[in-house]
Amino acid sequence: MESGLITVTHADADGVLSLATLMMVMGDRMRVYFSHPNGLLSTLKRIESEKLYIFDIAGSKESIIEAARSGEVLWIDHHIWEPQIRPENVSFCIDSSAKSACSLVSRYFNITAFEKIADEIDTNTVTSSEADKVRKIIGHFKGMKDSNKHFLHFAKKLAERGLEALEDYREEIIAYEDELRSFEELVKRYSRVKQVNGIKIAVVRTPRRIPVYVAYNVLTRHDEAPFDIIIVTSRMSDRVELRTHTGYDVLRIARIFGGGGHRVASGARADVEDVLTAISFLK
Ligand SMILES: [Mn+2]
Repeated sequence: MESGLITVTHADADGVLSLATLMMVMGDRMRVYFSHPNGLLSTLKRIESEKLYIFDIAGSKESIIEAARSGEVLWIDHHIWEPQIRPENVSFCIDSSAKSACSLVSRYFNITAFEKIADEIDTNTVTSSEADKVRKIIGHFKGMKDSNKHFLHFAKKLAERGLEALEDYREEIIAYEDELRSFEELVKRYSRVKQVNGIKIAVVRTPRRIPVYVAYNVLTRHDEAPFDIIIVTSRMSDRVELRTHTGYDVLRIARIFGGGGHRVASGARADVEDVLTAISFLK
């Protein structure tokens, strides 16, 4: 078994801020893997350590079994799920009422740093300039080939210097603002509105990947808004992201396809037409 600490965290803003929070407590001498709901199992199959932390990603029976091969496991998450098994070396800290995983990590380690920013980003209610900057920096890195390397470096800098570190990222922010304008154009151009089973749906299927929150925000200004269900996907993706303007339970739809998340923000591996068919059969 490899010694030391491994952290597996979500490759998004909440995951990076959770990691930065941990690094404020433990320092940055650890191995880090960025993962996502569909990739977690294969990430966990590759690793084993004395200590393993998992942040902001829901598990399954299979992924819990893989995680439990490590010595001591701490699993912190805020998605809606319940561990099917509870090996004695795995501690779960799962609270779906938390706005972000970062807020749970902060509470667990008793530290105040980035939880407000993570809450704003994860609930798409960004009001502070710090949250706006973090979202843009992450958004810029996400489009890059070696995004994980950039996420890790960003987390280390945040842990070291706090929000002061945001000053170092002016160029990334400006670059992302340009990308943002093109994402907004794509949403306008590739949205279509559907009425299925009395439910108002916007489908956004773009030629290349765009951040889901951009689709959500652009559609709030659509003539036919608000939408009960927003389906976001791209031509090269086999996944759909689901959101709602009206509080419709989109987790229920994601679950039909083996996906998960939150009631107002979920995702699954599925085809748009299949999702529309499933909605047409809902009672
Ligand atoms: Mn999260």
